[in-house]
Amino acid sequence: MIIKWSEHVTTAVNPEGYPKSDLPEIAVVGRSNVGKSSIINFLLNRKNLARVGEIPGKTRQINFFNAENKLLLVDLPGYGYAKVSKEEKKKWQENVEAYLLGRPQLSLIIMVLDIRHKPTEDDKLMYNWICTMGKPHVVLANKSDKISRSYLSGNINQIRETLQIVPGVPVIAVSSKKRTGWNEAWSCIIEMIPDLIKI
Ligand SMILES: Nc1nc2c(ncn2[C@@H]2O[C@H](COP(=O)(O)OP(=O)(O)OP(=O)(O)O)[C@@H](O)[C@H]2O)c(=O)[nH]1
Ligand SMILES: [Mg+2]
Repeated sequence: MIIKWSEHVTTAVNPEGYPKSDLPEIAVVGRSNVGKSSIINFLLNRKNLARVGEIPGKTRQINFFNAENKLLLVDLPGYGYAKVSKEEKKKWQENVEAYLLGRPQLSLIIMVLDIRHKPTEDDKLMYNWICTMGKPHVVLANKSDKISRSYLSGNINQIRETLQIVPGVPVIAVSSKKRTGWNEAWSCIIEMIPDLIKI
């Protein structure tokens, strides 16, 4: 797997703003602040392509990133941020649903979790929803640098049990900060999208 070239394509809120492209897309979903934008930078070997913030709720819109002209990575706004009004939550749901349900080239969903924490009720809702959609998906348990190695497999098991993830779905510990798990993450992604031209 070689990723040398990537670029920000566009920022959108609704389908009119999505890029006109036939490339397969990989959407990154997860709770606010788990590191979705960081995971995009990590996968693309970039430092600051997707905007990372200390302030949760940083990514409010949908951002599209082109990787090697072979696929687009899509950074979706995070859910579960407490300080967001009901109105904004509703807007989030509409925008995210419109993308996930209305984009035929969506080939894979990456659900990002924080490996330190048991998945929340919001995570369960999101995960069940992904399963109901029937789209291929992988789970990346990010921030593995924050726990000691001896806790890794226990925490991965807790994630599997809480979300009731079936054995065929990979759950991979990664650290976008320390850049660990890159090969494993990409191998699983490639395996889940058989049509993807090798990059
Ligand atoms: N220690 C550590 N911190 C990380 C890691 N990945 C992300 N972070 C930090 O977590 C915070 C949130 O990262 P983002 O990438 O902005 O998270 P996000 O999920 O895109 O957040 P929203 O856009 O608000 O939904 C930032 O302070 C990152 O530096 C990691 O692997 N390890
Ligand atoms: Mg973000």
